[in-house]
Amino acid sequence: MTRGPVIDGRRLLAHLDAFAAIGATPAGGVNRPALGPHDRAARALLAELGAARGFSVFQDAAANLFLRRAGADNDRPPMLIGSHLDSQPTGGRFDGALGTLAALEVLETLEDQKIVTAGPVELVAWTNEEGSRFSPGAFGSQVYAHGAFPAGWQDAVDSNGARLTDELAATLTALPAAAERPFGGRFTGYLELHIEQGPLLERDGALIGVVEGIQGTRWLEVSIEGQVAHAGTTPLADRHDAMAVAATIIARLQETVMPADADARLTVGRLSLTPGAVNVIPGEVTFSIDLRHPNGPEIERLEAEIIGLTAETAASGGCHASVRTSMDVAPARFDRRLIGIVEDSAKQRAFPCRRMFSGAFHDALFMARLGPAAMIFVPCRGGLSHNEAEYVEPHQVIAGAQVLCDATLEAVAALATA
Ligand code: HGY
Ligand code: MN
Ligand code: MN
Repeated sequence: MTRGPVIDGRRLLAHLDAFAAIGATPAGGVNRPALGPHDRAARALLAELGAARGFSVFQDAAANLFLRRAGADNDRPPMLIGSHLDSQPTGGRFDGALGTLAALEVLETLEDQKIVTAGPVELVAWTNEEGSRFSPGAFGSQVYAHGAFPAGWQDAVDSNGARLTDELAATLTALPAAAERPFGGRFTGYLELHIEQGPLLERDGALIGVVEGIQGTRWLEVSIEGQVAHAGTTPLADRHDAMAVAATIIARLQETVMPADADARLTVGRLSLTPGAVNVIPGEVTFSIDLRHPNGPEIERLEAEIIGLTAETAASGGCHASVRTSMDVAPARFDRRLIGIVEDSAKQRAFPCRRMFSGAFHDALFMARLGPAAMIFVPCRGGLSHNEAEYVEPHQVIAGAQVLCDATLEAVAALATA
């Protein structure tokens, strides 16, 4: 495998700074919720940068954004590279943006050096990967993989009552220069560069993560219904305290699930109660559960355990409970050939690398269901992500983008003939 062209690290770092300014937070992170004004501004800047280099700009009805650089034979399915531009409310400046802007850097490097690839190479910026404003996450790549909006997905409403359909329409019209394109479509391969969002690479002193697959994720919405009553006059035996029931369930889950299994991940990230007055017993509590495991059947078992515990605890507290699944993503394994290409690319550059699984879900998970997909990780300081302090050293940014460039060129040549 020959070593490909050297990317322009300075240009990439400058692009990362420019995008970090869109939705920048005072603490140094970004707050760029999907399909909001800042997301639209980031998409517009990406489209402008792509058009300025002569790449054609497309978007599908889920607002997935594509920049296309033609190849020798443009009837071949494109090689797709990219990630996402939306962020968590207290997100970091690298989650998603790194992979998207590294993909832009690859296209620009090919253009600078007039490299003619066998087939087209396209950057893709997926819509709503984070899922924090509208559920589910990885929205754009799931719709791409599904070929249509799954039933009910367009009815999503955010916590301020904004409807997804309205926000999607505003986002699409905000890019009039983007040509429309249908959902889905064959592709030669998909590569995504992303920060690890965990501590393993940094702990191992590795610069590149060769990602073999992604664990499964399930999001549950637990609702507990009790009875609103006076905090001062209602004895224990007469209480139907939704908050007491929720707290018991959450405490039991924290004491049992992760301590019993090092591979399990359980997080209660969102909780709301009504009426929310100091001297009133809460009548209703809803909370989220983010459940993850590399082993699909284990997620099933844990969900059944959660449902049983919820029903039993609610009954003993004189309350009713319901559990709704708002996202269900099975584990995925990446393409062996693409994993090998990523590993060889890192080794050719003498970048210390290690194979690993991803604890976070990514758009690559859904692309892996359609064709050859793989991911490249770089470390982030302290393994911290979904946090405004998220940080990647410049040399790590550049190494990740260089491997993406080398692996993209290798994949276009190797997979197109496969
Ligand atoms: O939650 C996730 O795994 C992704 O970072 N959105
Ligand atoms: Mn991400
Ligand atoms: Mn994320």
